[in-house]
Amino acid sequence: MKPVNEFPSADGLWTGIRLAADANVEGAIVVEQGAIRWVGARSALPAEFAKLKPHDGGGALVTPGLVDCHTHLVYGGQRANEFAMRLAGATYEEVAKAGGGIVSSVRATREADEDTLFAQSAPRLEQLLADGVCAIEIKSGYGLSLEHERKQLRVARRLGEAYGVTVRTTFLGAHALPPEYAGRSGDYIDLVCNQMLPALAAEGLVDAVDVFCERIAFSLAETEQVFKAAKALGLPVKLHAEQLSDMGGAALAARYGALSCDHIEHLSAEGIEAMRQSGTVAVLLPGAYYTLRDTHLPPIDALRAAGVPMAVSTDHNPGTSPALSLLLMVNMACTLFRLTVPEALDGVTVHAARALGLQDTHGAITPGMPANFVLWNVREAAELAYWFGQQPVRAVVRQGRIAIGAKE
Ligand code: DI6
Ligand code: FE
Repeated sequence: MKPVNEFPSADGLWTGIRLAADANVEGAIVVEQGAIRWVGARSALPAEFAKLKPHDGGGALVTPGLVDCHTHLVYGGQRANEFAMRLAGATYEEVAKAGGGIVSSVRATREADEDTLFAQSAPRLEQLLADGVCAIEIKSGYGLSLEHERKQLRVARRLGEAYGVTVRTTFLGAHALPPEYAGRSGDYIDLVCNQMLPALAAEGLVDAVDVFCERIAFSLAETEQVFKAAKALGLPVKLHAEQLSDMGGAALAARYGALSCDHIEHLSAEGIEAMRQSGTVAVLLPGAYYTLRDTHLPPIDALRAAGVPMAVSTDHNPGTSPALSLLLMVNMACTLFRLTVPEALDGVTVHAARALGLQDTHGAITPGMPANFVLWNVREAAELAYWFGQQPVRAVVRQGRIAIGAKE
């Protein structure tokens, strides 16, 4: 990997491209000082830009840079053994109750020092970036103590700097009960709210706060306690909601103005209405649905009818979604969840950006925004959902630099 500052600048005039919105005409993008200056049909390009440094896209289709808005990318070890257990018939909840699951990743994460954790996580980030990801959320939640949550979040920040990619950190201290707090859930949530969160927020390590609200994790009341603590610090919230059962988490999150509710396979009509009113994004995670061989579909038609924006993400994690391709999630969102291709592509760009509060800087090619866009070797946008296992990236402009596909 080249150091970020050796990525060439993307400044200049990009032609030989077709913008996904109107792929039949040649488009043009002007990048100036790392930001989008102008975008449109080449035939409408103002003369003042015609002499800028040329970049030829070779006929590529262009979309905004992708945004992966829900990942647990930083952790120690891996859990292929549980994959085998599930194949033999064990459910996710049974694996968790048998001492596997999240807690086994907690053990491995605690054992790894910061540099080791960075070294283990970096190749995973590189895989996601190779698919055109320009912004990514990374959650904590495998440390479950101040020291180890801090370590995870610091690694997340370092990854962002090392790769020149926007990283939003989410504190997920309320992911699972650490073994040393067995039977003392209330005490652990007190620790999360009164010590871990304030300390990590003061260190600038927390962009948002999340909770795993579920039968096998934390209750609705505990979730609200964490939300109150986040609110007191002025931090936005999001929620792992109604993945395995309807806990009423989405409606609670909506009352706290949540950026997103994620998973939501068991989301109720009341939950949808609450999300609509609060403008909360529904984050769909087909990789977890697929890995768990879930059959309970999220209420896509009702979300669509209510106009709730739907994002799509990898949920990359070692237990339920060891997915390292956001494009594969686009395919799965269409095939498993019956999203249309435009819905799925909006789901990994504009709506995903909004799920992170990044709608002013990511998920679109708009004058004034930092230049984040992807050149694809496909004829039409539907191919981005149609092929799976293909790697159609021709070039990636990330944060105003040519991160992938620069001419040597
Ligand atoms: N929901 C999930 O799908 C992941 N975390 C969560 O709250 C699973 C995390 C794991 O199994 O390690
Ligand atoms: Fe998750």
